[in-house]
This record gives sequence, structure tokens and C-alpha cells, in this order.
Amino acid sequence: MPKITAVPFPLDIEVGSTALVIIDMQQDFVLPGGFGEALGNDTSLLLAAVEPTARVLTAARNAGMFVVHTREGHRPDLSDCPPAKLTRVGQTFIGEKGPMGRILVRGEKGHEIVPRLAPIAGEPVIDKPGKGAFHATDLGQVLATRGIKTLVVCGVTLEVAVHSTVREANDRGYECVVLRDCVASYFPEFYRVGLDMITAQGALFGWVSDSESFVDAVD
Ligand code: TIU
Repeated sequence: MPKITAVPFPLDIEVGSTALVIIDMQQDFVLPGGFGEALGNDTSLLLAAVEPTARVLTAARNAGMFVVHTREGHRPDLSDCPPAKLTRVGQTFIGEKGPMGRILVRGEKGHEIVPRLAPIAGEPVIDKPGKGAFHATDLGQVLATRGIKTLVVCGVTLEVAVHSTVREANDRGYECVVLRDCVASYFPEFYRVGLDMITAQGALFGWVSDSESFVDAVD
């Protein structure tokens, strides 16, 4: 069984019971003109995660590993967007028109996954209204159907959707490995501390590894 080098200790990852989960690598977060920039962030910080994730995606596909993509966004009528999310601190960016279409709305350009990481046939795309990928989605069912026990997690942002998903997954009994160069944050200190919080106290939420170790493990 392949073993992946990781912090705080190496982990066995059986290809057949492991899924690569790529969280919210959408234009709305990673490119200017979307939700991330509307919130006042420098989106260029997130682009660093795209190429390492592309290498991991290729290795996973070559190994025959199950791949799942997620997207954060809402129905065009915003009926699945809680008022508390829509109007947080007086901000009403969600549903507004921007250069990539209506922000965080399904079917709009900004909602799409960046072309470099585009899903292919056989890779489920989980549309989620929240930050965590299990909340109000069928991700648990999709993973259970495949007998998945371990999640290798990439995506953005680390402290928001990635952390929410890893915490949800950990409570559901999955072992989660976050690849440090395949996640990113708009805030360098959140990136550093966000990774530490996953592995602290003996992998309380999961493990942290990197793209090269993943590719080596499944090669
Ligand atoms: N704002 C921020 O850092 N992230 C989000 O709102 N969503 C995700 O992380 N996907």
C-alpha cells in the first residue's frame, strides 16, 4: 500500500479507498472580478495553488483514483443563500453582476472551475451553498458509494472552505490529508496557522503533505 510522507507522521493511502477532493477552485475566488476580489482580497495569492494541484490531478487520474470537485455557489434566485450570508456586514456581493457574471451564482462564468483543473467525465462536481462540502450536499453519499475512507484535499481557501470541509470530514470518520502547496489563502498568516491547526495535537483534524509526496506515493 502506498505511504505518503506527511506531518505529523506518514499515512497509508490505498488508491481504491482514497478520493482526491478539489475544493472551490473557481474563477470567483482565484481570478480578479469575482467574489474574492469583491471582499477586498488580492486574488493572485490563490493562483500559486493551481499548478501543483494540476500535477496532483494528473497523477490521481493516472493512478485511477476517484476525483471529486466542489463549487461554492447559489441558485440564480438565491433561494438557497441564507440572509445572514447574503447581507453579512451590509455586503451584498452575492448575486451582483460583475465582469465574470453574477457573483457566486451557478451557471455564471465566475462560478466555473478554472480551465486548468476542469473536471472530466466520471469526476462528480458537488455544488454546495455553504463553505463545508458536506453541508446540504450529497458528497457523503457519493463517497460512501465508492467505499472512500481517505480524502486528499486541495483547494481554496484554506481557512474557509478547506478547513470547513476537513472538519466535517474528520467528524464523519474520514482521514484527511491536505497538500500544503495545493491550498492557498488571501492571508499569509492564515495559511501558516491554518496548516498548523490541522496537524496539531497528533493530527487532530488530519495530515499535511505536499504535491510532490502525493505524486511519489501514487506513481
Ligand atoms: N472568503 C474566503 O476566503 N473563502 C470563501 O468565501 N469561500 C471559500 O473558501 N470557498
